[in-house]
Amino acid sequence: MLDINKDELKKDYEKKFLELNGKELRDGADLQKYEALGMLVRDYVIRAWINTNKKYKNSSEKQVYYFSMEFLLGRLLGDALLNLGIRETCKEALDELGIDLYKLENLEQDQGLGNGGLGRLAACFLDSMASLNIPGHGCGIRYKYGFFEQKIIDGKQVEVSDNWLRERNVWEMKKADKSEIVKFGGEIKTETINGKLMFTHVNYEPVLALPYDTPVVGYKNEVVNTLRLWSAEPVCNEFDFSSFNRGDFLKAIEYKNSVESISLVLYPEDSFYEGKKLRLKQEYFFVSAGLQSIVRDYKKHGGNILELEEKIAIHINDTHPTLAIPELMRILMDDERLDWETAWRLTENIVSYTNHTILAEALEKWPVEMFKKLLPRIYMIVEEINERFCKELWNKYIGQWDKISRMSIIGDGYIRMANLAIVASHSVNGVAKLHTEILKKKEMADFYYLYPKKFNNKTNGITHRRWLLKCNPELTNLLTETIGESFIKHPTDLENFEKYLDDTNIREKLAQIKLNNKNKLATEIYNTKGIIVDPNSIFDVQVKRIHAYKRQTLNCLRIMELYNRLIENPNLDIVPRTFIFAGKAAPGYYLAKNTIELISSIAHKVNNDPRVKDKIKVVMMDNYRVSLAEKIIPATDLSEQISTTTKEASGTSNMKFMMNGAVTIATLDGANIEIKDEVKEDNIVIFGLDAEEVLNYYKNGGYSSWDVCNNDLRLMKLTTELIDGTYNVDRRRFKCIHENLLDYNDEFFVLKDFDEYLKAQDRVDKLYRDSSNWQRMCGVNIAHSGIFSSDRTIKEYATGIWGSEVLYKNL
Ligand code: 26Q
Repeated sequence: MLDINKDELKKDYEKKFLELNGKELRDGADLQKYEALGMLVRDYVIRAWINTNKKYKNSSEKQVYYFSMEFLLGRLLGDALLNLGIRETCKEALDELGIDLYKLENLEQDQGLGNGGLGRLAACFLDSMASLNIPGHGCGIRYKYGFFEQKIIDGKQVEVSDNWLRERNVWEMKKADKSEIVKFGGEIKTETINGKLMFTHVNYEPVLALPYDTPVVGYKNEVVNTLRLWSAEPVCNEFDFSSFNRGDFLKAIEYKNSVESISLVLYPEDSFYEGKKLRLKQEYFFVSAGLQSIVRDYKKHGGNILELEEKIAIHINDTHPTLAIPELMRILMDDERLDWETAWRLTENIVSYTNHTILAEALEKWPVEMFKKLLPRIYMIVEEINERFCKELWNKYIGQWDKISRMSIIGDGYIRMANLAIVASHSVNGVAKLHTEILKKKEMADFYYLYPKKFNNKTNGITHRRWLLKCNPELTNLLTETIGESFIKHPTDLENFEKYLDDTNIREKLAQIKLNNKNKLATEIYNTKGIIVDPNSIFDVQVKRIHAYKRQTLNCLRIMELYNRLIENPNLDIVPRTFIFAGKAAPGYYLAKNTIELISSIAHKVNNDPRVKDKIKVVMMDNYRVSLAEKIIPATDLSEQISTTTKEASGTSNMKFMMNGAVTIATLDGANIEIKDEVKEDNIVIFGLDAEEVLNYYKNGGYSSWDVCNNDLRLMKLTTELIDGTYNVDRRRFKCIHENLLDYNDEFFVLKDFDEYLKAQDRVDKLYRDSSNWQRMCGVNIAHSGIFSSDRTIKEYATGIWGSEVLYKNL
């Protein structure tokens, strides 16, 4: 915790501003004020950062490295202030200078180096590791362009590149002296020296990996961990850029472009895999740079390579960093001269893997030919791993060729990354109970029977520091006033709040806080979309990536149905609702983009119809991102978690909503199941097919969406409205959605769950009318959200997977 008072802070700030801008604070522009504050906070952080690194160097504690293609950090200023314990002091200091801290915080660009759940989870984990005194560091890519910015123009998504580094990034520190070289292409020369096979990589294309470090500040504990992101740069000496020889010059430019493309942009697909060579390059690039620097650092401080497994743990966030496995083998064998068996033992004990999806189309596999050419030495190692593995299988499963070929790491001309990750790591985990069960019993059953001990569950979590303390200060105050501050270090202490829920006074306060947050969001909606919404209506929210399995269309259909009912019966007695959507579609995902258009069309029709003006409004907000989520979530009454059961591995926004006192309407999918187990049936609204029913339909068939539709007049009308011009003069506009629901037999059971969903929504309407009980439900959700803090998740990883020392026990 930083020991600084308001006056000191004021003085430091004015000085910093002057230093940076050569003028007085009062003459500065807002962005300059933000930047100066950011730089000052970074100064405050640096002392603890250096000390933390010193401590790690001199200690024998295991260092954890979390490898991820994505880190979706969002903004950092507010969080850094909070974790340093000076956000209040800073607010007061700035108030006295006539500056609004929150306004400055709002000027920060989101650090959007991730697509969604997986990237945000990595960010929450970094925060928890630092706050729990765990030496845990992030390793990823410093994309020049993050996840694209989304504009909704004429109801359609338009992608704009996210040039987040245009303004100065005050948080990162370039570490040129820690650069590494990553090698692509070329050939491998094999020779025997002293009876040992040696491999030399020749004619390769070298890429300079330049690291940028960002501090990860722990909560009031003096710990500052590091997120290291790698940028790809040309190796300058290799080519002479000033050469007058035209051929060489062009070659040099080509080389420069090819290298810089590696860390140019984040791939915006989050559930669909396409075998792009550049993506493979990205994956190897950061994994190789990261591992080389880890091993280099380890040896520099006198570490014995044979003890590496006791000193470091490498965690891979989905299969994207799986090349860490053959790369570590390469370093241990080719650079460190260990034999295969030793390198293998170390690698297996060091690496652990999390699976985040069971969608078959998201499984990574790389064409052998492409892989071999780009990464010749790595390919040799993968081949050898596969040969040894298959031999084991032949001995074990005599004659069971189908099974062996399914499990093989290389097959049908592809390298299957999940198979490699499972075979070569000591731990494989799913991210919620149901998800892990499905991995074990279905998706990865062959491997589960071979290695039952490797498989385990780690239900996801979210950092309550950002997702409660920072984004909902009023609720945080109410909680500390009633149950004290212990929940901040021990989030499950939130349970103490439950007994206060009998107090009507407390329930009214909850309602008032929610209303205040809704008022703020209403203003934001008016400012950005020009739509007036009623803060006294139910804020009914579905914000997440747009994807068929998440079923935004189910939500659309029921709004269309409600609209029809209201037109037929203007006196229909419903609690007014505001339907809020936000989310990005992958640029190449036609159906998802079409869904955005449908939402926009419904919004256009409904919002301009005076007959329903006081009853319903529909809003599609632009550019969903971490900072927008921080505004929407505290203002939500009803959280929509309506994925097709079995498809959402966990979900994490479901946890954020409950922590902020929203009631959830959900299918029994992912972590929704665990949320229900916590709050009990009365405090959540559940509907829809269960996992068994869904799996049974997928396996045995028997579902006909036409039948369901033909037996339901409402659905007949609604599906017709999709193609009869009701929602667009161009009748073909929503043909694709219509086709998916009917001609392609509704893969995600939208029509099947429709009736139950509507009934569930009616229950919500009834529940909300009993305001006092509704507030109790919200309170129960808050009280039981502590278990979904990522602190709990990280402790489970630390003890169950990484074997890192558990110093946090002393907290
Ligand atoms: C893979 C190859 C090529 C290009 C892109 C990708 C790719 C990128 C991102 C594949 C998947 C992702 C992201 C997946 C993801 O976010 N999954 C979500 O992870 C959350 C955290 O565990 C879960 O809560 C969600 O249920 C899950 O959908």
